[in-house]
Amino acid sequence: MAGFLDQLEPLKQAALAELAAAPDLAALEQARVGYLGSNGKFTALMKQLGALPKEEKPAAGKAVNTAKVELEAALARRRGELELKAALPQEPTDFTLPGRRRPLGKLHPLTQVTEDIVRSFRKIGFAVADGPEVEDDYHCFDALNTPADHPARDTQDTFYLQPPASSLQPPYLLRTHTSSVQIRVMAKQQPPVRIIVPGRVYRRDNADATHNPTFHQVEGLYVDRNVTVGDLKGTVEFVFKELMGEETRIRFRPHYFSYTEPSFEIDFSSALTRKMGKEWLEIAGCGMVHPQVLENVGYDPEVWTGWAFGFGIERIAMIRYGINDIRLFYENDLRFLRQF
Ligand code: 2NL
Repeated sequence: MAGFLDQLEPLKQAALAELAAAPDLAALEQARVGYLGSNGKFTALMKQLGALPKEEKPAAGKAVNTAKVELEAALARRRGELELKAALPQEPTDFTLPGRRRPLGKLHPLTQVTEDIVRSFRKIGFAVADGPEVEDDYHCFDALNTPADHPARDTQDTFYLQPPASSLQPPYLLRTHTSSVQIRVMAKQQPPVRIIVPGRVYRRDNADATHNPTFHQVEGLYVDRNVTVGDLKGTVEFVFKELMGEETRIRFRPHYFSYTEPSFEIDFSSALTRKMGKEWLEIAGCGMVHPQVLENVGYDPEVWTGWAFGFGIERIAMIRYGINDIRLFYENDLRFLRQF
């Protein structure tokens, strides 16, 4: 017993000294294995317990366990210190260095232009509506008085979805304009209606500098009693002055759309058009909502009148920023996007 305890104290002191002196985690692990591992010196001492006379075992066992607890505590403490040291920077920190800046993202130029358009219309009481991009041909064409033989409905011009083989449902298609949303809004509520519908639309065009099979559009609709072409022109003029500058002028030229009567194309003139070498540029289409369209959504055309317009957001953005190729909007090249 005396021999056993005589060995215990120096071994413990040696172990404590070695643990405390370990310069790094690898050395600490080596020290642990050397004493507490299955072939360690401390473990070897514990194995001798069994050989002691029975009456000496309790006291010796207690002394060994106390020492073991002490060693394990010293091991854990040193491990904590060394882990902290390992996690600390190797070089002293220079607090005078400039910080690492988190690059700030920006909104896509088409989103910025859309938000500007929406902000202008909201100032004069328009609400924003939205709806499905996958439509049926009723909301996209029939309700808008666009006959079955109209070229816009040709499979050459519109993306139709393949219907299930035995489907009795009407064909689904990707909307060619956001007018379909305006039809849905009118079908659901009585006038007055004063909405704009920005959104993505789809046409079977081959991509070139001025066309893309998906692009973005804003359509607007105002239905109430005694709404006139004068209201339409004043509204369009207000918004385009806000978008393109105070000296912007607009003019209406007669046109034809199946969903409006009369119909007009809208030209505008500003410093921007003159920079492009033209006095007038075509920018939008509009007109008084066709009485048949009002009837289709359940409005009495003898009571209600309205106007509507539509224009392409890409075209506005291209004129505003002097962009000569529409495809730049979709390539997500940061050298392009960072300029806006
Ligand atoms: C264009 C022409 C236009 C409309 C869109 C419209 C919507 C309803 C009823 C009647 Cl619900 N009309 N929308 C009207 C005239 C022109 O857009 O050239 N867009 C690029």
